[in-house]
Amino acid sequence: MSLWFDETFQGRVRLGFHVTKTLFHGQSEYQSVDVVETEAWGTTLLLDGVYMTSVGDEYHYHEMLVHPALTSAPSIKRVLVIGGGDGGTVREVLRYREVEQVILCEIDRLVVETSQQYLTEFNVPWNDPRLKVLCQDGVAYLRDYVGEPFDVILVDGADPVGPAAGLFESPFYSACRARLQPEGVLASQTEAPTLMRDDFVRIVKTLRSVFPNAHPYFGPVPIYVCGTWSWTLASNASAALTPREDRLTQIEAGCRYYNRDIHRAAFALPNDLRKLL
Ligand code: SPD
Repeated sequence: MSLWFDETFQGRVRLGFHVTKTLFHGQSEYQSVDVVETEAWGTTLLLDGVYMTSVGDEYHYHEMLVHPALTSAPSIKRVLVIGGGDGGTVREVLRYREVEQVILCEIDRLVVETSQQYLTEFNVPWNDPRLKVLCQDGVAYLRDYVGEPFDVILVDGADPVGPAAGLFESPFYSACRARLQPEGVLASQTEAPTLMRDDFVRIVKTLRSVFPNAHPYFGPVPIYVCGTWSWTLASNASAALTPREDRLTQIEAGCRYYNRDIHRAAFALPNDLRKLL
């Protein structure tokens, strides 16, 4: 088999890759789940026909979601990941020695099981005793959570439509803030600042209505429509932007994209976005 698969965005834009093999197709109660082999990026996961992550490019996204928060949060003992069923985010979190417990709360069990079977090149340490995987709705999980507060919450959802829509709304962000330590930090993917500008601005403003500080930052994700992606770091304390030397020393050399210079540069706001925010 040889074909092109195009992700279409709002009927206005198509992003296509040459697919050499279909490895898996399934349908859960939430979405369609596909794993294909793309010539450009190797094994690639799609949800509802939208490119999510691939063996070849995933480090851009996962390192940028995780390391700005994990290098700068005052404490990183207890980390919650909402979404992220492919495991790339928890793999990066588990690289820190200080991390004692990571809870991965992914709504769709099929995403976790499919990733464990087909995305083996992600090298996720699924058996790390610090990791607990829950397959349940992240919005409900945080709303009803009564345990010890988290030091860091990472939101690794799909786009703000379908099962992930609630992960970009203020009730969810308020629940995150309530379940964080007072000095805790949240990082979320916040869509593309160009073609998805309305969503990007709305999400950052929503975060700013809930947290005293919310700073967007940017980087490339080659398999996402528009290329440039954004994440936002939100906290009660603005010190959360400054990476700590001991943590940088621990992880920097093992990263393929993130480093201290990227950390500093990624928070620079272009003039058009500065005006809008
Ligand atoms: N347009 C796709 C956005 C998807 C963001 N999350 C991807 C999950 C990778 N762990």
